[in-house]
Amino acid sequence: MAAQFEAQPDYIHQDIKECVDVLKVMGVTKFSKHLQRELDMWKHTDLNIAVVGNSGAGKSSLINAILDLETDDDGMAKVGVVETTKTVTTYRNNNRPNLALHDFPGVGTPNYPQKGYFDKIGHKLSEYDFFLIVSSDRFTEYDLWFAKQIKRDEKHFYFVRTHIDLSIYKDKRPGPKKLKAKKVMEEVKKSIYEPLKKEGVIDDDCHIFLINNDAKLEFDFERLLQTLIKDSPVLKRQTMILSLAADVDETINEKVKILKGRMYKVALLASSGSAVPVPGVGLAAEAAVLYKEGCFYREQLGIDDKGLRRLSNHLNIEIEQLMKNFHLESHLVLISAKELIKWASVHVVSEALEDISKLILPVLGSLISAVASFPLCLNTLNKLLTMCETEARQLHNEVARSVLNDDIRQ
Ligand SMILES: Nc1nc2c(ncn2[C@@H]2O[C@H](COP(=O)(O)OP(=O)(O)O)[C@@H](O)[C@H]2O)c(=O)[nH]1
Ligand SMILES: [Mg+2]
Repeated sequence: MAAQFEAQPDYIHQDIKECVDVLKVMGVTKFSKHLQRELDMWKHTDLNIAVVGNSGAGKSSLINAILDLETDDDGMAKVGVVETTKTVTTYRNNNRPNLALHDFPGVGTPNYPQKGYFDKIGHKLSEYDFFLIVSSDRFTEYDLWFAKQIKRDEKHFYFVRTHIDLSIYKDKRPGPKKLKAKKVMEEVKKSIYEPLKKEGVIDDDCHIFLINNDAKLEFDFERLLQTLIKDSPVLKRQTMILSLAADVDETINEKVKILKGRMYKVALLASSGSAVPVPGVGLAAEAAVLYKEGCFYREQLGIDDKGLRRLSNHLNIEIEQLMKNFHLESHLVLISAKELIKWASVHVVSEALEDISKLILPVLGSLISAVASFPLCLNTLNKLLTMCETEARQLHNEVARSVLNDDIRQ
């Protein structure tokens, strides 16, 4: 659903009241800095995910899939390479550097025997938020041993079984394709779950994920990302969501929630920084803040220039054609702050106040001289987010459709 103001949760109203209290105490200049700091808070925490498993398990492919790194991207993990001497190697996506995936050397290899493994690694388990234990087949005694060490430290760990596509492909029983896939998945999951349960490592199978690293829209990949978001420490959840790519439905939903939640703060920042409104100039003074946030929407929802290039490759269609077919507008509106003002003056200025504005205006009125621009800023952001969200969902659905068509053709 597109961004709406009608059903703002109570915490936002509470947040606004708190903001106003802070503003009263701090005064406008300090308050702006305070708001900016709050908006950037998510950039000051890191999420660390350790990826463990034997060579060939699919670790590098999984790291690239989670970080959305593709060929030619800087820092992509090399796939299909047996690395025997390496120690822990860290990967990040330069566009969203707060999420780090750490590739661990396999336990029980000549260089890293089980005995003294963690001493040799030189890292403590406490440095990591999550552990992904990866295998392309059954989990080994070393995987189990690793899981037990993590469990002792009360850390989150998940079993990721890659190559599920191949297991389904290799299964020769007759019958409809979908039913066969379901059966194979059930059997594989059971064969993983039972020994883990017997060893007392896990007590339900929802921590087992069957995936194909080349198909994020299929099997358990989306559920894996959803679980990582859900299990993130509260203070890091926002960082996790904003550090993932917007390429599965649930991540898009979570991102939109966060972008909506910070909207009134951005509007406050924009309007509190403005001078007394100059007739005819409208949103000029606020434009820089709004423009920056609009670009952030595009980047977060995967429809900035880089995102569109990537989508056009995936859909095998020229980027100009893509823009035309889907009537994309955000790249035109957000070409510059000036263009944004022009667009806003036509589409936003005349709109009525929304309920948040009504709530906040009487209090703000006595504190900020340029308060008149707050509802304009809020409405501009709301319209921009609706536009970006609509475009992102349309394109995402198109990618999902093309994947489905490929599957049917195969
Ligand atoms: N079919 C299929 N191949 C995969 C999958 N994950 C990885 N691979 C392939 O398996 C091989 C080993 O993968 P890699 O990510 O390098 O494993 P690593 O040694 O654990 O880092 C490569 O040829 C990958 O392309 C998967 O889910 N399905
Ligand atoms: Mg590797």
